Amino acid sequence: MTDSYASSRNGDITSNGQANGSNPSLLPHALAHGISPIIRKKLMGYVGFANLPNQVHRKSVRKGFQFTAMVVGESGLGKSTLINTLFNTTLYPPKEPLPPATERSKTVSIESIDADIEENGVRLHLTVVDTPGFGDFVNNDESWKPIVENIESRFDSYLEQENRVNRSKIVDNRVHACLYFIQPTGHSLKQIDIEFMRRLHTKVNLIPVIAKADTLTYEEVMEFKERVLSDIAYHNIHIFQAPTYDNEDEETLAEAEEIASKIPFAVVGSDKYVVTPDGRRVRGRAYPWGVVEVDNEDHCDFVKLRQMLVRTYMEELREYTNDVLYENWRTEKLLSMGVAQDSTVFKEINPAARMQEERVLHEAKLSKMEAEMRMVFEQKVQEKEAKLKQSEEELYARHREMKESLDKQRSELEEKKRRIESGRPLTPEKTPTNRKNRGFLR
Ligand SMILES: Nc1nc2c(ncn2[C@@H]2O[C@H](COP(=O)(O)OP(=O)(O)OP(=O)(O)O)[C@@H](O)[C@H]2O)c(=O)[nH]1
Ligand SMILES: [Mg+2]
Repeated sequence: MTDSYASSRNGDITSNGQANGSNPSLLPHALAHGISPIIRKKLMGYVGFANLPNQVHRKSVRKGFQFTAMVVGESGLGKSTLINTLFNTTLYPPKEPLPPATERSKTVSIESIDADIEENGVRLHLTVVDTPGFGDFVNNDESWKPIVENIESRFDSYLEQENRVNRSKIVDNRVHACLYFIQPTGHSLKQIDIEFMRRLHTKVNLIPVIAKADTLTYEEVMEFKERVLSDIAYHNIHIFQAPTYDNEDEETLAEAEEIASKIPFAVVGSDKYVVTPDGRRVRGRAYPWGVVEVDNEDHCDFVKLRQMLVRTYMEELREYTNDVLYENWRTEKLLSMGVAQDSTVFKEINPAARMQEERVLHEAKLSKMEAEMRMVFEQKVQEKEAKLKQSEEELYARHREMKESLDKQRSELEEKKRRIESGRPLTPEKTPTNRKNRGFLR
């Protein structure tokens, strides 16, 4: 990729005849030679983001990688042997090579082996978790439990670190890949394998391997692989599938395809060196009829498995663990602890719904204002009515008063009239009043 990029840049420079591609006087010259106009160079000028992989590379080199793999499977299938085979590799020699176990006993507890591997200045802290094989007991129903608990406790430790105030030194001990060892029966998956894989596939990247592949012939391995894959598909078990990207070069695509075609990897493990009939000293297993070489791709898929783990898909395995497996576990865990997410915070805003919401609010405000105004109005009307009623009463009272006084006057006048008619004289001081009253009456 770097080469093609460099050559395209050089091409631009030489086609212009000069290094300065933005000189417009060179445009006809470029057109005459049937090459793209120089203006294109101006638009497609070197921005520098092509340097990004280098930046990422530098950062990763500084920080180093942490990668944890786990081996799970029935007892005696060669899990511990394969770990030693992995660590004793000549491609990635560990700084302090682990002493190969001379006599291997049965694994009794979950234990992890660490190694710091450095290649071209890139540090890799590789951890392989060895688990005791199951299948030894009469009842193997719950033998998956300690393994699932181990995976979850690693998630727990990561979550706890994430919740710390200072998160700059998070150690990622989560299991990034789980090699599941299948007994080379040549038949199909056992019930216990299905049970195990179903417990594990939502928590870890499952990579099935056929153990002790040297006990099967080539045809048997091929048939067994097919049967295992169809069993896995039938039981809806999710095994790790490497993603492919559109813009990858042919070489990478071919490598990805080849790795994918080997799943489940048929592996042979050995940390012992043997001499082949043609005199080579190789890691392998010697039989009376020949030698099985661990690092020979014609003999088994060990090289492809190691390539997948450490070379091609380490980052994808780490990413999927973090983005999907851990994330799902974390969500479930927090929900079960009663931590609820306020979904309204993340609600997508729909403009129409938003307007509708605002209209409803506005209408509510208007009707509230209207109600308030009506209340004030009614209050004022009541006050006015009360006042009117009061003045009406006052008027009525005055009217009654006047009527009474008039009645009184009339009776007095009638009294006087009667007296005059009867011949009795009027009292002098009352005459003016009478005259006045008479005038008022008229
Ligand atoms: N034929 C053959 N034998 C193997 C292979 N790998 C390991 N063995 C042998 O199988 C036996 C058991 O190997 P271990 O690595 O101890 O098996 P394990 O899976 O770790 O067993 P537990 O610790 O009990 O779970 C040993 O004698 C190994 O030499 C292999 O690829 N092919
Ligand atoms: Mg073991």
